[in-house]
Amino acid sequence: MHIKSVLTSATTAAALATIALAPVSVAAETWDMPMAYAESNFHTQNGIAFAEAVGVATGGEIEIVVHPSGSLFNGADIKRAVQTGQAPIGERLLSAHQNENALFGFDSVPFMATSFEDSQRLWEAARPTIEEVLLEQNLVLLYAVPWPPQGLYFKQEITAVADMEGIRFRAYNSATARMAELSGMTPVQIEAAELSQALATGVAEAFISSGSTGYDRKVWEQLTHFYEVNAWLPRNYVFVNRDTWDGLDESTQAIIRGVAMIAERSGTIHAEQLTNWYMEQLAANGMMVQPAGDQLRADLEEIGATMTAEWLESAGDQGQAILDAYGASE
Ligand code: PCA
Repeated sequence: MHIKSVLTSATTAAALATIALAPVSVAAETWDMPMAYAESNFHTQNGIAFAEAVGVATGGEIEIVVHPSGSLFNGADIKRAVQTGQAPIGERLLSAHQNENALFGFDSVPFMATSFEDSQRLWEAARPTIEEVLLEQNLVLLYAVPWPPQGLYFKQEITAVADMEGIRFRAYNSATARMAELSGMTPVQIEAAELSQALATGVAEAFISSGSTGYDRKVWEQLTHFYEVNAWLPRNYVFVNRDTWDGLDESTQAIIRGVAMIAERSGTIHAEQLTNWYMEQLAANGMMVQPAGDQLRADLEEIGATMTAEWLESAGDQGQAILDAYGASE
């Protein structure tokens, strides 16, 4: 699977085909771009393709250098680094910020959007609000790409939420921590970059995520069961420091926006295309991959209803407006 070359050539070719070359510039800028996930991950490869395409399309005016795996800034610090101008651009899981503003968790409400199609409609409904909130925080949103649907990883058979009592559950945002609590588990917040180690040392014994992260972290070395739940499709987003952005001329901004649009589309298509492939890889490496059973499903839906009500309460009128716009787009 040559995810990198496919993404790079598609994005670069599209950038070249659709965007006029910028005039040769006098002052080239180099932008360091911290990202939280492994270099081989499809979001990271998409970010690298985006970076290369920006270099080509701006005639070398903006050179973006990607730093994967939390190597420049730890995932938890990337947003602040870009807000404060320590890095001009970065990528992060949007819902990781839902503890600061519930609106950022619009894409992690259980069973609200469980397919790529619904995830796209939900994103279109939420995007203007998210852009506004980020702008107030000195950030300009460029693009956002979903992870494949979220399912549950365990090291034993689970037929109902009652089977989860006391398990140490790795969380990646407040929704996943809340889901653990409501299921009688103990949440522990861990970045994907630290996940393999946490499982190997027993700090965590189970988690919810996509097939992508299970594959990247080779979790079959410790875990045995994957239950397809399709609970939600959380997004990574790429954002620029607003002052850096305002310092660009309009044509450069338009070129970067064009490349970002292509990156959002291309990343989303790859997420969808890779979904089944990841399932196959988990199974090929010995995991039992199966849909959640009826009882488990019913229990999770009950938890989902509680979490939806809680989210609406904390996200207020703006949250309700996102849901209304999403409902109206059906
Ligand atoms: N992978 C990321 C977030 C969602 C996903 O599928 C993670 O587990 O950290």
